[in-house]
Amino acid sequence: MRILVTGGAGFIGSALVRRLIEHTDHEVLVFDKLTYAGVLSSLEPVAASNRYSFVQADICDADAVSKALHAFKPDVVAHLAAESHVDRSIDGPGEFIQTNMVGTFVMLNQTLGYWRDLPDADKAAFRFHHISTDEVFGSLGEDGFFSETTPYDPRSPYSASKAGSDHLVRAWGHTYGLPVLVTNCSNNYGPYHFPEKLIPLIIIRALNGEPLPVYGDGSNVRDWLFVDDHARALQAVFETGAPGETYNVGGNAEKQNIEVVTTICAILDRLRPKANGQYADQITYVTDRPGHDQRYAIDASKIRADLDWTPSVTFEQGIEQTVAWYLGNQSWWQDILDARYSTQRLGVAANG
Ligand code: NAD
Ligand code: TDX
Repeated sequence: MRILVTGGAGFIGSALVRRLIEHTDHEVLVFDKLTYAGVLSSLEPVAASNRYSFVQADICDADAVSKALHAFKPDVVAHLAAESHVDRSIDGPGEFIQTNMVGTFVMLNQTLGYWRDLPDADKAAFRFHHISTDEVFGSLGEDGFFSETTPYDPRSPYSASKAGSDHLVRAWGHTYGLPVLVTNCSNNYGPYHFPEKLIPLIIIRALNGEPLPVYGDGSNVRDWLFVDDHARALQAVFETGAPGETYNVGGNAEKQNIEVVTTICAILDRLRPKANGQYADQITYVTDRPGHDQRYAIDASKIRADLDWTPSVTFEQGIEQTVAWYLGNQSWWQDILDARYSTQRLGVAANG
């Protein structure tokens, strides 16, 4: 297969591309603007492959999208490019509307033009796979899970922009017959995760001897999935999923934020003991995120039953591997800290 991956220099996109080059015979074109979140060194392990190529361009640029589609001739478009950080969407929602909604519209419209000109057999086999989030479903109380039929109830500028993009994708499938797939996934973690997100931020600040910021009372719950398991799920969906379908993807690993932070501290105490005291001594409760969703949890029974996908690692295994990766790959994250983002607090604008 020939797979065009938008956002392939990001956290999940690069995990997908590394998987496709290292474990399949597929050919991959990464289409990425290289925003602050695009990190080319995350693709270094596959950069020398003759089945890998890269174009730096914006998904909002219709001509660039059309050119890439007609030159590369993909069988699959895996659309991951997005603004992805909830805190940044609170500070500056405009970029989220532009990239996540307008950009997805441009991708759909240009893909439709390309798809309509394909021979019938290629047209039938083609897939536009939109990668989305469980945050479109809103916030859960203590009980219940998000399923594929849960009504949408997004609450942050980020999740609203992703919900809008999901609706556009389904509309292009329903109205124009474009063979679309949508996946809604829970929180990912693992190697190459940008340091603005909870898990890498805590690991890096812990190592730097800085306060570990826990929003609110730390009781918010996320359902964590190791990023390589998400990449495996995406491959299963675009290779074997039924067009028009939505699949929820989750780790079945719910944790309160404070549990995640104390787990990381305990692993670091073992792997990189401090001279004095323990890493948990650095934990600091800080002002909550405005509109902070309380709990996300995914019911992944459909993808398990239909596509035989389940997570391959537990949270305990995945978080151990992740902490070890950050300890062994300081140059990857130090370059980001030096040039782009140095783990300062984001997303409190609404609170002043
Ligand atoms: P990320 O922020 O790490 O990477 C985003 C990538 O998209 C970057 O390489 C960036 O350069 C690129 N990009 C941004 N704007 C672009 C534009 N206008 N044109 C071309 N490229 C552009 O994001 P991520 O965490 O890897 O998330 C990837 C996708 O998965 C997103 O659509 C996100 O909504 C979704 N998702 C993420 C998670 C998660 O936990 N991280 C969970 C579920 C779904
Ligand atoms: O410093 C922090 N302290 C803290 O307590 C940060 C950065 C976060 N948090 C909390 C907020 C959340 O409850 O930790 C939780 C996780 O926060 P993030 O890493 O910002 O992720 P989240 O907001 O849950 O969204 C992530 O998962 C769903 C991704 O960023 C999204 O792209 C994805 O759609």
